[in-house]
Amino acid sequence: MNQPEKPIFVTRPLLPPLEEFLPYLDQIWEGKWLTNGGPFHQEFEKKLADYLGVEHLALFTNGTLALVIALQVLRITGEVITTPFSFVATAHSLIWNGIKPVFVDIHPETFNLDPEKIEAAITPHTTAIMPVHVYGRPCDVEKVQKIADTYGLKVIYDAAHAFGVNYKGESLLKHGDLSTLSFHATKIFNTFEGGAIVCPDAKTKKRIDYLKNFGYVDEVTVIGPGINAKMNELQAAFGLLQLKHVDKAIDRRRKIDVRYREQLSSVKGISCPPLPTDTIYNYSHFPIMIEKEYPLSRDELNEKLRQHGIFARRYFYPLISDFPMYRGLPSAMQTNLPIARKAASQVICLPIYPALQELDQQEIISHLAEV
Ligand code: T4K
Repeated sequence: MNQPEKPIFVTRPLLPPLEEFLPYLDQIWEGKWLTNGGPFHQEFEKKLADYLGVEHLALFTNGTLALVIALQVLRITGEVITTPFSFVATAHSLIWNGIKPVFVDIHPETFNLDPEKIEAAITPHTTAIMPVHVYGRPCDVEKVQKIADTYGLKVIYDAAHAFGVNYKGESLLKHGDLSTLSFHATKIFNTFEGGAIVCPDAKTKKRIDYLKNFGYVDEVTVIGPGINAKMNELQAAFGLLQLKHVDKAIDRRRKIDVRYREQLSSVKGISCPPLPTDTIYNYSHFPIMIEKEYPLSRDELNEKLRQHGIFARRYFYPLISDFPMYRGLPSAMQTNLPIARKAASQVICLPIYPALQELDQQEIISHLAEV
């Protein structure tokens, strides 16, 4: 009899067959071009922009440096409005730029920044809004943009989870002034580590490219204190190969999402946030909310799953605003973020990745349903 594969992690990286990668390695060895905007970098940048349906993008060595440079290129200073319900890199990128994060609560259905609460947090020092399309679910981009236009603010989307998401017929990444992506091993699409900034024009891309390469324009010209955030040739070559596999991988995720929804809908005390509307989604995560009626608390359930070798994750608990470097901020006060706090106390993300076998998924579902 087939036994479930243990442990079962919340995610596993998309990895094409190794033999498909070997010809890329041959080429790298042959050309001896390892980094600094080599041929695979150039090809991947073009093909990725085409795939995503965006005009311009700049590749990065990871998603965190993409965020740091996105803030630099728009010369963001002062205060930036952001969400506490995200991975800590979102707010850390502000600190690395000497910017004060101002946390605003999330919407209970989207888990993204609640646009109705943004205006009250704007001060004379506010220069930008940095929302996150959490779990790849689109923010209310229209309302966010309206506020930004009214107050003259920039918008940088942390779109680390939103690879390939389309909203109302076009790439979600086209919204705001800039969007950043992560290609970390745990993401829908990975280059081991990696990331990108999506930008609307060639001029901005040029400045981003300078800043990710120490500020160098040419051999003798440095236009600013840039950093080293370049994607190398191994990452870029792997990205090219991944592009051939990612559609199939997203479809496998979709099937897993369907099965969870079908089978968990009848379990009392578990709610599955509905799929986003007007969206071609990427099935990046499968969050469920553990309500009061469920016989176990969220943490008890997490522990029970672990005892069975199932490593679900409480993304995003604790809230960013609860970490020591943020909790002293006035906007981090418990009373300011009740919806985010509730979500962080109820959420658990179930395993979802292309190679997750139906048998393993059935085991996860049965542990959730049997209590
Ligand atoms: N903004 C947002 C909204 C983000 O979510 C992230 C990253 C960023 C910005 C920053 O982007 P990067 O600089 O990372 O490109 C993971 C990832 O490390 C992080 O990239 C990600 N968000 C975050 C949500 O999740 P952990 O601490 O949960 O990762 P870890 O190592 O516990 O991995 C989770 C599971 O994945 C493991 O239990 C097993 C599996 N796994 C992981 C790795 C690394 C593998 O099977 N293979 C692997 O190589 O943070």
